[in-house]
Amino acid sequence: MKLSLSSALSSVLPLVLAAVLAGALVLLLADQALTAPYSPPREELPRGPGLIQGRGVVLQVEPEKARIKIDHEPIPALNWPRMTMPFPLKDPVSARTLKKGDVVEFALEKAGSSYLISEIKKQGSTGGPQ
Ligand SMILES: [Cu+2]
Repeated sequence: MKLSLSSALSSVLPLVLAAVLAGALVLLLADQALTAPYSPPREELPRGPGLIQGRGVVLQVEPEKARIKIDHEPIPALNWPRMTMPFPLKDPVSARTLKKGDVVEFALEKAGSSYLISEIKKQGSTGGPQ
């Protein structure tokens, strides 16, 4: 019984593996074909309703105040020009590794009458003096 089960498995297993691999390959190729022209070589922040994307340079991090000051690029979704402003952080831990001069992308979330950063990720560095 044990013998026949294992021999049955060993005859089916390669087929299953081949099918899984082929499936994975198809998914991989399809994904590349769909996203290749649009995906920059960096991490993407989640997009969704209520999430506004921004980009800028970190000027000051104040984890103890859950605040980060950013020189941000224009944010057309909010009709904001480029400016320097402090943002409250939803999760202060997310800014723990950030420092002055870091180029960041962030997601804004409406909180009352203002906006807080719900997610922030380093994309590079200005490389200037810290
Ligand atoms: Cu602003």
